[in-house]
Amino acid sequence: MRLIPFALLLLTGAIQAAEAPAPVAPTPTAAMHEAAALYKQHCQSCHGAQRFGAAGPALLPESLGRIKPAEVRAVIRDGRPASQMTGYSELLDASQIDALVDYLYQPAATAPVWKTPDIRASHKILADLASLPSTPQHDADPLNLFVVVEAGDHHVTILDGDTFDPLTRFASHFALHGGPKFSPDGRFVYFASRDGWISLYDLHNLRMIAEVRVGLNTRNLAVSNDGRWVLVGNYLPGNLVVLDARDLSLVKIIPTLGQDGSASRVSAVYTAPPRDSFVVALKDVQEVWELSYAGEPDFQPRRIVAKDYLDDFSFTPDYRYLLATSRKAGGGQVIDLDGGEPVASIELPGMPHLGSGIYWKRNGHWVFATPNISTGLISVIDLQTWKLITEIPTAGPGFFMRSHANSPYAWTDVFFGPNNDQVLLIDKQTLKVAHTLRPMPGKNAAHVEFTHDGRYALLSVWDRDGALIVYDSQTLEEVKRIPMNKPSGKYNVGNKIEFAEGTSH
Ligand code: DHE
Repeated sequence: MRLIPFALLLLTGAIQAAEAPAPVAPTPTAAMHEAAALYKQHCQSCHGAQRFGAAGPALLPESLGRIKPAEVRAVIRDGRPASQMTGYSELLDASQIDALVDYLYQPAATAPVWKTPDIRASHKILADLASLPSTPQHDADPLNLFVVVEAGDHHVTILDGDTFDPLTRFASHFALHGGPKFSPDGRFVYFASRDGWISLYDLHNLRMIAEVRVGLNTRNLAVSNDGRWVLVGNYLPGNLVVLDARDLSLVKIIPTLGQDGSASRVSAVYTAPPRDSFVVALKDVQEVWELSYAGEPDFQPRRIVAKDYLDDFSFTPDYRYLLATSRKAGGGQVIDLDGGEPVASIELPGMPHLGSGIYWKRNGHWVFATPNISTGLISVIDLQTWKLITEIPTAGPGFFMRSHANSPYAWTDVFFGPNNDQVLLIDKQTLKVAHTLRPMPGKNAAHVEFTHDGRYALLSVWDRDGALIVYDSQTLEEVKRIPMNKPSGKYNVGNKIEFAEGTSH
């Protein structure tokens, strides 16, 4: 059976808040029974038995609200670029695809709600933190550990960043996605799965501490700079969930309603350490929210009216401005967090994958660079003038970009198309491709993270028979190859807690 993850998420429109009345499921007809069977056979493994979403997004009328059935039909038939949704035209005939589309627009047999009692009931404390030692119970440098997400079989490996030996490996929730986030001291790591599970893991004791399911379709999470709060952004239900970072207990649910009362999904949430605040991108209303966590926070949003919907943003190095992108508009906007308004437009040829942009200094000026997932161009923007400096052509659209203050190169991938085994090293000063690596010819290479000192770069080969490959970041010699099943992202504790230049935030 082939998988359908992620794809229809790119199509989804506004959804209702959890509290909205649930549509009533109609009496099933024979055609609907057949469509339900097709769903079970082809879609359920990724989109969930009740269509509440899992690795793939929820497929419910509430989440397909603004999408035309013709578009959904085309996605099932042809797949969706920039996602892992493959086409089903060889497995399903036209009438079966039509039946499936009709089925997806029918209300689910069980209404998609996830409220306070559901969250509280899912909360599990798995270890008594107070009884655990507060110093590392292993010999590795705690600031040079790597957390490696192995998407192929839903595991996480904790890797010693000096020896590149695993300290431990454990099963994760299904389909972890996005960057795990860390407590400011680097002791705890927080994971989010696409189906709403948040997990808290102790890197000193190598133990899972707690977990909770905060929604049905989650985007990502952020941790406050004082280590007290976790903020999670959800697609379904469209809301923000504040958790106590010490044990993941529920603190507050904030429905994401625009100024006019309309409901929105959350695109992404990030922490802005110098501002003591979380910043939130909203997908269905043209607003950015800033939630202060200074002192005794009440998490009331400060609303900034944007020029467009936001799919994502990156911060400037001083955290004053957001470089925000929208899938609908194609370009980007600069939003001044101090002034509370959009101040410029930025030229981007398409939509970057979220959180993929990085910045560095070139000729004394900060520049920002990002690949994008629809075309093979890296955009480089001047952070003083907001002007495009150049577009660097690549052999296909890319997902990720990474560097380190001690590396002369920005490493980026060619994620899509026939050249997806390439990794390009862009000279940060000349802005030219200086080297092209093909770590395992024919296999998709992507996502790099550096050791804390920047001396080594760890690269993923996203294949069932893939690997984590360690390169000397100066000589580009391969130092070690660790076989792994689709290692997706890897995260260096020191780089992440320092919000180091060149890594994702
Ligand atoms: Fe991601 C980061 C959203 C598809 C792998 N991705 C993120 C983040 C968001 C996001 C909001 C930032 C999390 C953070 O750091 O807090 N991703 C989206 C999408 O909207 C998109 C395009 C469609 C979707 O289905 O959600 C998408 N992403 C994918 C994939 O298909 C990838 C390649 C495979 C997968 O595992 O889902 C993928 N996303 C990743 C990874 C990161 C990520 C590995 C972390 C990057 C980092 O270095 O921080």
